[in-house]
Amino acid sequence: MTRSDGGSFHQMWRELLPIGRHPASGGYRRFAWSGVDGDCRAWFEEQATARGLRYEVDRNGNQWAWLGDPAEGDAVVTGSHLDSVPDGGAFDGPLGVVSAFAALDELRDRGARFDRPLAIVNFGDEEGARFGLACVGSRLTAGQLTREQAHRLTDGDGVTLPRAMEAAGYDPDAIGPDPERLARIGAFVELHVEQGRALDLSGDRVGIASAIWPHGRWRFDFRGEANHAGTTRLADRHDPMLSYAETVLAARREAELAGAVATFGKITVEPNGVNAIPSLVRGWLDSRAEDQVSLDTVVGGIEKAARSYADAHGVDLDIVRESFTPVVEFDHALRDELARILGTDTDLTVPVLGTGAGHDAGILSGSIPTAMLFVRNPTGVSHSPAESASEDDCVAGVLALADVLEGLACR
Ligand code: HGY
Ligand code: MN
Ligand code: MN
Repeated sequence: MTRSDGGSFHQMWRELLPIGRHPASGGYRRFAWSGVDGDCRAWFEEQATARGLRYEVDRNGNQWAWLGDPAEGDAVVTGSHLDSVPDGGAFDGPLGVVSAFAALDELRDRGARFDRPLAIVNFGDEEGARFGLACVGSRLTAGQLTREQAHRLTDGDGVTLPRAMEAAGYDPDAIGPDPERLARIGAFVELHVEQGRALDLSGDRVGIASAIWPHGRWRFDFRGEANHAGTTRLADRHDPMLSYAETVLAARREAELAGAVATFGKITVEPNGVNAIPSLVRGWLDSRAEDQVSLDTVVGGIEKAARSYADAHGVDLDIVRESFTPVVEFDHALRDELARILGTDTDLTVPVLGTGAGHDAGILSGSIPTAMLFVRNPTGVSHSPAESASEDDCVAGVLALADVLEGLACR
């Protein structure tokens, strides 16, 4: 590959593109431990073995492809995830995995000599689309999620995570922290499509991450009384949909006041009949802010409002925090090293950007030095089929990643 062609990137991208794409929506449905996820994982294994890399699956189901001996330690690792949100875009996750293999191909073409072990990783269940908790693979590895907690995770059909893993051919009893594996890694660099338009606006193809906003997910259960939609007087109703709807509006207000974001993007209703007042409305809040104080203010404000709306309608309310990720400040030395490599070895300018999106690199940053590269997304849209990156920018991302890996791992 030269600085102008796509090398192996385009072929890999074409192979992966049809897997899990829904014909009607055009979005991806690659959910953890599903058959489609299995197809993505088979693709990863093929890429690893075709390159003569040592393929392994760790105790938490994350896939690794090693060049060199991991036992030597101080390894440089790159990669991302292959799963998606419901009707997600093609780039969130896969761009980092495909670029990792393409960057390795590029380095081999350059005749690079590695003096640190190198690995490419696909972290399992990053999006949490099926079991509700994001970054399960990396959280387990980093000891931020226990086996017992993971075993209790259940999907919308009542299938538990251990049963789903088992059905996919993995051993759910083996899951748990993996400090020995992390101790062998000196740096993790995740390339990711940008989930915003900062690079588009600045006119840059590639950027470096500075920080990830603190973020979490909260489940709100509004329980009222099911009754006939035609015969129940308005005054006699205990309708949880009303308190839920008012809470959604309160979330928007609170987020605006704090300069944060708050989203109710998923809801289930029981009994879910068009002519029945609901007995239960369960909504999931995703909220994120630049700092912890703002996030606490937003979520506290929403909870308070929700309780008063529930009281006003004679509805019971339970609020459960299902996950939380504190602010991540990426390793400064590694970040500066990336900026130095990209600033001196290429003609790229490299803006340093914060993000409201969570990543496995953020989870691992508590255990090992991590960094991220972002590739321009002209729509700025993510978690939607409209997510995009141009072929030229993807190639620029591969070359930037290759430069970074060469700078970190080669003599
Ligand atoms: O939701 C997130 O921020 C991530 O993409 N999992
Ligand atoms: Mn995502
Ligand atoms: Mn992602």
